[in-house]
Amino acid sequence: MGDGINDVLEWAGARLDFSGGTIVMGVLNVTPDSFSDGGRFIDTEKAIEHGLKMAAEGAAIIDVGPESTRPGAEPVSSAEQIKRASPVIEALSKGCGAVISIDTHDLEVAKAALDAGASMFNDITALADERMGQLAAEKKVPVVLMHMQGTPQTMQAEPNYDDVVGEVLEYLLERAARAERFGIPRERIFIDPGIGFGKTLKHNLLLLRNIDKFVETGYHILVGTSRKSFIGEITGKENPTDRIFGTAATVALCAAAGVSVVRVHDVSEMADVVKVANKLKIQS
Ligand code: HH2
Repeated sequence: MGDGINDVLEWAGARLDFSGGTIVMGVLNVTPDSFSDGGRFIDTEKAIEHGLKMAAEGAAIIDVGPESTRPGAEPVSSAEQIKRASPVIEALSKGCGAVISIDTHDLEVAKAALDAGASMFNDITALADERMGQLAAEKKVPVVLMHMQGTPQTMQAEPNYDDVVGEVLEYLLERAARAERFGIPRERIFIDPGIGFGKTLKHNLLLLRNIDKFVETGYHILVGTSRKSFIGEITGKENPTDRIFGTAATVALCAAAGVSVVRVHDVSEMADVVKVANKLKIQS
């Protein structure tokens, strides 16, 4: 174990191995309204089954999301989010072999998820609530800090940057430094440009073309492009489930650039993409 980004990260009984290159985070939305899989896994048994399947297919992390963040999505109460997520986390954390992450910016949901067995936070507001940061430091869990312009309700209205790469990078470095001040060590901080969160097609492309600049920061980088609408804009595929090959192009290029984690819905397919890209990149 070490503290470089190509090492094994171990904490509180959990472990992620980056020595072979990029790893896969599987998306498990326990929501009725997510943009590409809304309603499919709102039933607890179906969600658990899907989580187990993704772990067997090669997901090193399962990201449980109890609230949609699609453009225009309405906030959901903490109690409802806990009701959706906790039984699924409890079942999956008992033996699927993957690290369970909770996709939330809500302190109560994060606490309940830890109690149920989650061991990673994915916060699309990058610890806007600093108590989330203090909790992560105290419980020694890794955190994903994502960039978003605006809120899910407003973010796609009029995304605007002078220099999207510079501004997103500056924001993430500032949030990462703040997380370190809370007591979260550098190797447990993942930064994420937030593809599709207050960004036009042009902004998403600039961020992905310059993803090496994020990798150069020395923080772990997480990227979530899976099935997103910019892929539909390029390919003409309106149905998110038809965007698998488009997603694969982004995943391969992210792996080649040294991104630590790709967040995807189609784990079986993207695990193969990552395996091959990692082999092409790392000499052994
Ligand atoms: N994208 C989504 C949700 N959470 N978290 C991180 N760190 N990075 C992302 O790019 C990201 C994320 C949106 O995708 P999805 O979960 O499929 O949809 P929805 O928000 O509608 O549930």
